[in-house]
Amino acid sequence: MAEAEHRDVVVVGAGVSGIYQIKRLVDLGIDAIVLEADEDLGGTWYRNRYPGARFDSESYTYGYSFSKELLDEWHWKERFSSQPENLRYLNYVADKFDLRRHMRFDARVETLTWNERERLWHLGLQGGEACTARFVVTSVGVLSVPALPRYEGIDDFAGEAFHTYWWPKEPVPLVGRRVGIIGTGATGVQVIAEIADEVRELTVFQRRPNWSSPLNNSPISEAEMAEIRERYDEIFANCAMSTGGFEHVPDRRGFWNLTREERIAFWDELYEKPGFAILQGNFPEIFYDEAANREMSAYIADRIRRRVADPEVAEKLIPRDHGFGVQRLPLETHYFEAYNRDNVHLVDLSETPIERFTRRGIETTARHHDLDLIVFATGFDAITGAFDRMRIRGVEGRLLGDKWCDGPSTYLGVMTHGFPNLLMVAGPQSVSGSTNFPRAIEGGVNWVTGLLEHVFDRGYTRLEAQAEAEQEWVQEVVRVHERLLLRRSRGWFTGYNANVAGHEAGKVRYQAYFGGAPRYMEFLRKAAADGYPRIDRSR
Ligand code: NA7
Repeated sequence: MAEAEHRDVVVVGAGVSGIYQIKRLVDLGIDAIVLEADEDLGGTWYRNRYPGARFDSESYTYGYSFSKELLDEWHWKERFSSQPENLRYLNYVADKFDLRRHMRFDARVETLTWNERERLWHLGLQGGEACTARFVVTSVGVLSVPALPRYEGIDDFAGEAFHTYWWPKEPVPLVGRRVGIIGTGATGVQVIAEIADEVRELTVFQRRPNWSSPLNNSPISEAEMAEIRERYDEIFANCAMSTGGFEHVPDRRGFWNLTREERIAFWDELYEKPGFAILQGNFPEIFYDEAANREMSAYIADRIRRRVADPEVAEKLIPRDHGFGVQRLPLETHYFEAYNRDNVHLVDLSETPIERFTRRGIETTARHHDLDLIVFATGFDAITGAFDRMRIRGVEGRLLGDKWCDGPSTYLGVMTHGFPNLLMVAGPQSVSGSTNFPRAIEGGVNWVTGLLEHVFDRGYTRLEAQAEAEQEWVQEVVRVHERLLLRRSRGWFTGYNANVAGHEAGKVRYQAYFGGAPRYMEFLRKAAADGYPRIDRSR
């Protein structure tokens, strides 16, 4: 990209959001380009190539809804589709709509600097290139900055080691190898279950267990896919009405109106159902009523005990510090059964912490573990990490990372005061982190596109969210958050990753909006319908 190159809109990131965002802009004839740091498109589904990586959302609720033709053409092969298929899908979409020619790869945006006099963003790319843009739309994903632990001697390990996000493209030999994995979030749970019967030894280093329940995946036949296609309008309408953007409908009979036996019979049904039914289709009380949540957690704990042969191991796999559903729930396929295998070993780091890494493996306070491969499933600098990494300087050179050092503050999750002409799709304090991602991002992209249309039609050159509007939105985010039991959890939903500086336990960063997608979309709809009164505009 030449130094002088200028675009009306630069979109940062060619993942699920960026692909749809560029489609909308190109359709409107807006001069726009996507800059993508990786060598190809796909974002999350380009990067996370680890064994077992797949949707926890029903595939047909995850796909884009904007094109009837696309919906008619694409056959999802599994109810919860795997990473290779998901990446094929995103490529199919980009090729079908000829979007690649609006994308530039290997183009990592390192700096974004606002020039008030010109009313332009100056973008600095890795390698020294630069360009300018009137508007920048970030579609950088919520989990795109992996976080590695800081252990003594971590660089001394002589074997292979990588974060799941960086799982190599080339096949990684597993047969006959001694593999160690750190982390038991949604990623760790998927990897462990997938590779347990392939590797020679699998040692799981678990700091805190997570609640987890069955995914109940199955293939989708031609006939079923035809039925799904017939139902697409209904499917997307259902998702739009649900807080999480899924088809599952909460049970509103009232937790305490039923007998314990009735509740258990209901949970027995939910446990066999696919996907997040056990979360989204459950009694809403489990999310805010401690006693209800305790009972639900006890039910799932019993399920774990029934699946794990060694009672001592089972107890270690049951979370004690948080209730079911208050952190991101990993969904699993034979995860707990993996611990019944002789070659799988659970190391409870709460009893025997890691002391250091060595040339040959990992040493805990109890013993040394010889390993050939170490997998870090240690999570991400979630939601705000990608913004911090870009070094975004707004009005008077203020760094966004400084403004957000104690947590983000935004107007509707799409703008932030002091950073004019910067629009965020799936940004902090939107619903994207807390819902079926594409359902929320389609709404976000449509809103951002509508705003840009409004701006270009009227010749505005500067947009800025009002400071009071931002404060009001933050209050709404906090108010909803504080009503839920998740307020006391320690996970990426609440902005916690022990490996990221500034993320101390107990310090909540209000990263996502938990008021549900319908309520959030209503805020967006109203702001647009009223003519964007909380966004200052000038020519
Ligand atoms: P998560 O859900 O953030 O999980 C990270 C896991 O790694 C979690 O079990 C952590 O334990 C563990 N961890 C992190 N750092 C360490 C250290 N230093 N030592 C031991 N264990 C550690 O990330 P995932 O990738 O699993 O999932 C992210 C999202 O991807 C998921 O929610 C889906 O939306 C897709 P801790 O709980 O902090 O004790």
